[in-house]
Amino acid sequence: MINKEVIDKVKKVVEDSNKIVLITHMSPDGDAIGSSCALGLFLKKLGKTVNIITPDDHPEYLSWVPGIDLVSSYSSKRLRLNELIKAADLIFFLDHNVELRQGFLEPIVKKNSCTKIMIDHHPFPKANVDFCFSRTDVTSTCEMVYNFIKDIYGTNDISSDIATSIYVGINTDTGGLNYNSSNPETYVVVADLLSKGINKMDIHERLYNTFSENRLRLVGYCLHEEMIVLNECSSAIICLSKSIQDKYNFQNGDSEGLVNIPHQIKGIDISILITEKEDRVKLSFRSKGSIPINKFAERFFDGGGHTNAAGGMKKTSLEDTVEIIKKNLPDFMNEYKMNEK
Ligand SMILES: [Mn+2]
Repeated sequence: MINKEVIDKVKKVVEDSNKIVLITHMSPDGDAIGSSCALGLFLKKLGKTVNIITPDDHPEYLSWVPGIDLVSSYSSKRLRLNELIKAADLIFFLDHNVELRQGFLEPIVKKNSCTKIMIDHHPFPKANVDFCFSRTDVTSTCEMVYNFIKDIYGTNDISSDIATSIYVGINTDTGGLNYNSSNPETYVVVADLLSKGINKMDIHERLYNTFSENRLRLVGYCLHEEMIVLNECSSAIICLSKSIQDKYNFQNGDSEGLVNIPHQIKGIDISILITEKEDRVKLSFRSKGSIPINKFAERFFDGGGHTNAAGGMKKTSLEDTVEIIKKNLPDFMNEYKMNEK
């Protein structure tokens, strides 16, 4: 529960603001889009002018989320979006806690000295903000947005649309209420969202069962031909090269969830997806239990994230990236096992 003094201050800041901009992290996912849309719709109900700006495009499978018409991507219409950020009298940072994750938006956001509020659930917040709402023990930024609204305004004005957007992030950040979701509080929130009229089955259908045929064949190909299993360090690596992306007409979001699949193999505790980009590779890391895969991402790939889910980037070839992992993962696992003892 947010304390009374902070509630009053934030309420006043919101009351005094009219042009509000909400910013998400790069490669916005279900939680980034869900949380910004939910809060955006709520602030609109309060009579505010709201714009959600994402550093780059959101994946197609989220294009139905209520409030998505408030979202603009910085990959186009840059001049207009620069103006919006410049004119904002309040900026929210959602689902990220370091400015670096804002990509090209970072310098423009920094220039505006207006009040900034961060709502996020990643560890070690470092962003320069006036109000920092940070918890690492909740499922998602969406759950935090629910609590933020509840603590400050009550839940009466949470419409079924807002509830739907909130549920999107709770669902996607936990793999459908699978991992990171053992706190009873989460289900109290979900129960309330259900009573607000969300259609849980329909949301699931829209999130998970709207892939293209190409995407399914791409996944099949990757598992069959491009998955390296390193039993000695309980790990699997999938390489998604440019040529395979072209072959299967790869679209933004097509690799969503792919990194989780190797975990279905008995004994695989770490899964890594390497996606080849123009001049670099992008990495997604997943781990089970207490293996801090964010540390590995941080140490070797300028990345970071949660204990069980992290990301990184490197300007190396696909082959060299695999070599770096193969070379360093055994030591990392030994180190982890030593620390566990
Ligand atoms: Mn999140």
